[in-house]
Amino acid sequence: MKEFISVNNKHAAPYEFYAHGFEPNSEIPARVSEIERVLIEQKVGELIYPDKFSQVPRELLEKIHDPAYVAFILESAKREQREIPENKYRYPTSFPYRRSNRVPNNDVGALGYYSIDTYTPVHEDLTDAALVSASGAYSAAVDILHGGNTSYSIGRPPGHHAGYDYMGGYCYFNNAMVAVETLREKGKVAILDVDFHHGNGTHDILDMQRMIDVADPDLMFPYFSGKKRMFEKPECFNYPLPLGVTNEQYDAILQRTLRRINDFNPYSLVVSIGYDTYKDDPIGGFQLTTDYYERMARQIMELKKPTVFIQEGGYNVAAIGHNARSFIKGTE
Ligand code: SP5
Ligand code: ZN
Repeated sequence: MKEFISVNNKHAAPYEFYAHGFEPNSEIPARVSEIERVLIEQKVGELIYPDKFSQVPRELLEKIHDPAYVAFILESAKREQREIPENKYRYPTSFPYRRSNRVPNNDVGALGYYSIDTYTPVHEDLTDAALVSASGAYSAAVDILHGGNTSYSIGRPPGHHAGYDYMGGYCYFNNAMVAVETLREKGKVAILDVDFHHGNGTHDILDMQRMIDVADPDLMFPYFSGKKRMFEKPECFNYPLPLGVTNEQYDAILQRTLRRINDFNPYSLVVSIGYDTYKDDPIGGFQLTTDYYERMARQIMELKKPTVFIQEGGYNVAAIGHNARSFIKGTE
């Protein structure tokens, strides 16, 4: 399997804001460099680095995200800030009122408008990291279009919390949707998200792709609606699980999910894989073990579909390399 690795060292926010104060940031470069270290040590697969990536086309990002949001990440994030020192990570602090559609014309306001939380700060170094991570997902999907059977984009920042026009949960561009959009030219694509957290961003973008413009709401009455969620939802199933689930409990749900994907009969599959389901993850709450990831991957492979794996969460740095190694073993 080809592994598209992007550590993106320069993107390293020192802290995140949680509930009542600043905490060390969980989404750090060591998450990916540890996976890289273990894969090199154990001579696993074929590691491919950003200088060999195909750059994700901006038009593709603009298909899955609001073009104004793409511009915000690519350009405003770099723009000289009037209110906040340029070399600082900038955290969203003001969010849109419910039902507000107004994009503020200032730096602090725009940060909040395009965000859902305070975990996802912006910095001029973030822009390249987000692009490289999305390009890893793009390259992994292009590899499948060229006849590959499996590929794995092991990058950061992750993507599945980034929605049509917002960042969140450490995510800026939705890397899994970049892969889906790339693969779509060859047929139906299914997405399986096995991160600990809900892939709200992926879900949001799938909904938005079902939207139909009735009349351009920017120009015509009623101005603020008509662009989204007017028609049926895509086939989408969530299985909420209680904290503490074990390998066996998880496996029963995984099997049910894989049967549904099999019935859907896609041409290819995109898997959002997060190791924050691991028993000792500092922000997760499940009980999965390192060995289980091999079993998980083996069952996914039984679908016999060309598959792109996309790295999402997983915050136990000491274990993440071994968990990824175990998972990859299941694809071999
Ligand atoms: C991609 C991904 O896995 N994103 C996860 C975003 C989770 N953000 C919430 C993190 C809360 C961490 N702070 C809780 C620590 C309690 N001491
Ligand atoms: Zn997660």
